[in-house]
Amino acid sequence: MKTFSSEFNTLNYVINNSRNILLVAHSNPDGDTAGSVSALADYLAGLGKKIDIACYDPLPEYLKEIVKLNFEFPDHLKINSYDSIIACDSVERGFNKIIRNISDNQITVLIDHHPDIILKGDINIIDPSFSSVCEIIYNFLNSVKADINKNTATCLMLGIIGDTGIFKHANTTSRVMEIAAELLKKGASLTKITKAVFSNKKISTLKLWGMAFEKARIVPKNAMIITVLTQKNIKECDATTDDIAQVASILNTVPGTRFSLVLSEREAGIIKGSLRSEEYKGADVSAIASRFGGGGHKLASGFEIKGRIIETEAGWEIA
Ligand SMILES: [Mn+2]
Repeated sequence: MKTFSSEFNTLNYVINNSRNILLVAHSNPDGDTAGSVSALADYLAGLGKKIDIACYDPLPEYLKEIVKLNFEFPDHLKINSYDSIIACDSVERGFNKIIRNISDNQITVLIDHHPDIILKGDINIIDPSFSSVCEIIYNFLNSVKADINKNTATCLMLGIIGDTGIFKHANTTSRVMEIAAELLKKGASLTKITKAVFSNKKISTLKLWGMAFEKARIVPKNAMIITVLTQKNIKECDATTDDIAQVASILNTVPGTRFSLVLSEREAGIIKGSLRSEEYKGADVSAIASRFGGGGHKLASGFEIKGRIIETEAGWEIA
């Protein structure tokens, strides 16, 4: 695990010498990207910096209770007007498009914990051994002796809780628990986070999950648990494709299975496959995803294939 002490020093130097700073959150923002830009925004605002947040998608409703920021559509901003631009989390989902319009005198900073990031900025703070970008931002704020107020602490905790699946994924290190304890001491509100993130299920989501669980089958040959969701299912439940996100993780909790696969119909003849596993199961789902032209992590991967899911008397098949 890298300490980034020289990168943190350089970053702080860049911040101190910038007047206008753009923070970039990734497309389809989650708690980690939103929490990290929000924590950084607190720090920068305290230094009197002028900041904007760019994101190709709006801040989701459920995060608005915690993250009090306006996300601007990048094309509505004058990208050239910022002295420095800091992208937080999944920098290849959004910032990769913004970087094309950046001029030579602007400083770019990439902060990420995803593996295989090809994009390069002037300062690169990237290490997949961190649980979340919020963990990295916590280390940065600590290294510059920034004051972590209650709001900052809640935002950082939001990212850590989101990306560790409430401290249950393999990335929950002792260091993560120490940081979580520090954030609690600084006033992070667990109630606010759990309410916003985990107690917000719509009836449409639950109905769709019900359909997915009803159809789930275990394939004994490879101990896979699999289910399918058609466009018709999604429409019948008045749900959206966002509601599918957690189905694979929940199926993966069935004892005796090595990994889960959810096949869901997306727009016009595209089927998306979502694969999940857990460290203790010893599976590598990225190998399966890459066989279908997809990719991801060992424990969470995805792919897309052409086709349609046909429901039959006997169950379902891919056509
Ligand atoms: Mn993340």
